[in-house]
Amino acid sequence: MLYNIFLFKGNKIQDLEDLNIYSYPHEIISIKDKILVNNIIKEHDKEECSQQLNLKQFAINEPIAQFLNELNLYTCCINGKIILGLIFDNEDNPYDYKEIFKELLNELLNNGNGYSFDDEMEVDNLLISMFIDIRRFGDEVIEKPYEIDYYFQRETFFKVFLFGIDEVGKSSLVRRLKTGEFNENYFTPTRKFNIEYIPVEEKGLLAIWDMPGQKSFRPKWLIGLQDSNLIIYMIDIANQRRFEESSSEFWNVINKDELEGIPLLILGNKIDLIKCSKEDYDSQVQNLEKELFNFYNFKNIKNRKWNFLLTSVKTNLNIDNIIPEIFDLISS
Ligand SMILES: Nc1nc2c(ncn2[C@@H]2O[C@H](COP(=O)(O)OP(=O)(O)O)[C@@H](O)[C@H]2O)c(=O)[nH]1
Ligand SMILES: [Mg+2]
Repeated sequence: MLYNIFLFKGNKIQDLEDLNIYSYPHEIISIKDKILVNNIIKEHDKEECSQQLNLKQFAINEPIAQFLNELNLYTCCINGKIILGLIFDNEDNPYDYKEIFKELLNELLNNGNGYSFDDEMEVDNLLISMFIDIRRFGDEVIEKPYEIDYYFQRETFFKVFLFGIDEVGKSSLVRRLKTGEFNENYFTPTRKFNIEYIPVEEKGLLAIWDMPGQKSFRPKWLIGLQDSNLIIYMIDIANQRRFEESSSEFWNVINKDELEGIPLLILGNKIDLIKCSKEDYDSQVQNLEKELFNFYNFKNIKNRKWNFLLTSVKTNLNIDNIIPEIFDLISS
C-alpha cells in the first residue's frame, strides 16, 4: 500500500541548503536527515536527470526503486531539479506501480496547460492527486484483498464518496459505522485521506471515501468522485456561521456534469447540539429542517435521487438508518 508521497525541490537538487521538502500525508523525510536525502539524490545523479525540454514539456525520468533507512522508496527525477518519491509498505513491489506513476506524472505535468512547481498550492495539489490515484490503484487493482475481489466479481462493490467542509463529523461517522465507537477527543488529522471498507450483509461491500475537508484540498474532491455510486454530503447544523461556505461548496460539486445522476444523501449532523425544549421537539426540529432546506436551496437539486437525514454521530441518532438509506438510494 502506498504510504506516503514526497517531493524535493531546489535550484540545484544537490544543494541541500537550498532544498525544500513537501510531503503528504505524513512528514517522513526531513531535511535534517541529510544522509538519507543525499542517498536518494545520489542515485538520480548517476542516471543524469534530463533537463526540461521546453517550457511546456517536463522531462520525466524512469523511476528508481531503493530501500533506504527501512523505507521502500520509488523516486522519479523531473527536469533534473525535482525528485518526486513514493514510499510503500515494505512488502510491496514498487515496479507494480511503474506505469501508473509515469502515466500520472505525464498527465498532470504535460497536459498542455502548463504546471508550476513555484506555486506551493500546486505542489500540494499534485501530491494529493497523485497520492489518491496511486493509492486507489493499489487498493483496487494491485492488492485487491480477497474480500474486495469477492465483492468486485459479484458486482456488489459500492463506492461512497463522503464530503463536506472540515470538522462536520465525517471521520467520526466512518469510525462509528465501522466500529460502533464515538470519542469526542478522537484525533482525526484534517489532512488524512481514508478509505474504509464496510461489509453489509446480503448487500455488498461499501468503500467509503472520507476526504479531508480543509480548504486547500477541496479542488481535489472531484478526483475521487468520478465513479462513485453515491455521494454523501455532511453539514454541521450547529455551526451556522459556516453555512454560507458549506452551501457554496455543496453547489460547486453537485453542479459538476460528471456527477449528474449520482444519488445523494445529505446528513445534517450534530443535532445533539441543538437545544430544543422537550415539549415541542418535533416542531422545532421541523422548523430547523425547513430553514436548512431554504438556506441550502435543496429544492433546486435536479436529476438525481436524494434524501436528507438529521443525525448525531455522538448520540447515535439516525446512524443506524444511514446504511439502509444508502442501499435504498443506490438500488433505485
Ligand atoms: N456534538 C457532536 N460532536 C460531533 C458529532 N460528530 C462529530 N463530532 C465532533 O466534531 C469534531 C470534528 O469531527 P471529525 O469527524 O474530525 O470531522 P471531519 O473534519 O468532518 O472529519 C470532533 O471533535 C468530533 O468529536 C456529533 O454528532 N455531535
Ligand atoms: Mg476528517
